Amino acid sequence: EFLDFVQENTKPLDTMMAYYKCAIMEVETKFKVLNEQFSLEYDRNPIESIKTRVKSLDGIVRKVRRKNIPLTLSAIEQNINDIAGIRVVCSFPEDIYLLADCLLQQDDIRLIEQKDYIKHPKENGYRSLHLIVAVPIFLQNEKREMKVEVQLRTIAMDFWASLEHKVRYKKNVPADETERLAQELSECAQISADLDQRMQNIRTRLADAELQHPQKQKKDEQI
Ligand code: 0O2
Repeated sequence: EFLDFVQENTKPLDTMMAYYKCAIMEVETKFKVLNEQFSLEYDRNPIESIKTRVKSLDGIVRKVRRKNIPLTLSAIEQNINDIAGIRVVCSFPEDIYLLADCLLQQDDIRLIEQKDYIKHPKENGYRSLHLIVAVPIFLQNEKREMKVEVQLRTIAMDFWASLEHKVRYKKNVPADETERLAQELSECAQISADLDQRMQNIRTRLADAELQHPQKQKKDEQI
């Protein structure tokens, strides 16, 4: 059924995917600009890395089935929020909220939904800040608003999530082992949250110390 749909809608599907790619470029540029500005102003880069992807047709099919979405282009666009995905990885948790605020302040960005899995981690220990935003793309004769899912994470959160993803999709692992792995992952999630907090504290204390002794810092740097 989906195959028929794809064959009958090759051109519009290609166009839709291309528009999502453009929306990703817009949002990625916004984060790169913010990173550049922080680098100039405060001599630090809040962003460690950025990964982007347009959801595969396979991934879209799975979601259409799982959520019982009608097989039309407009229903797909309306109901699937993560066709365009961008993942922004930071070193420190505070930078996640700083970047999210900076993005949401921009007057061409509209927040559709926010899920804070950092303040409220998922049952398995998953942490990240998810934003669904609408961003305009400018075409030859029209302006279109496209939805993009932004996932903001620390390096530690990203490390954990990629391992958990592997465990989740690994076939042929006995049920009792899967359970033990889930338990182990849950403990690691706690350890990684503690690590994030402690690294954040170190950075804050360092910044405070620099503020209190700015001259000494300058002198050391000259040497
Ligand atoms: P993939 O392969 O990354 O694309 P929704 O889309 O809002 O209807 P949901 O599940 O409510 O569905 O969205 P949610 O919770 O905001 O999370 C969607 C995405 O977040 C997932 O995409 C993952 O990328 C990531 N994610 C959420 N929970 C977990 C988790 O427990 N572990 C890991 N490793 N990643 C998670 P997809 O489409 O599931 O997968």
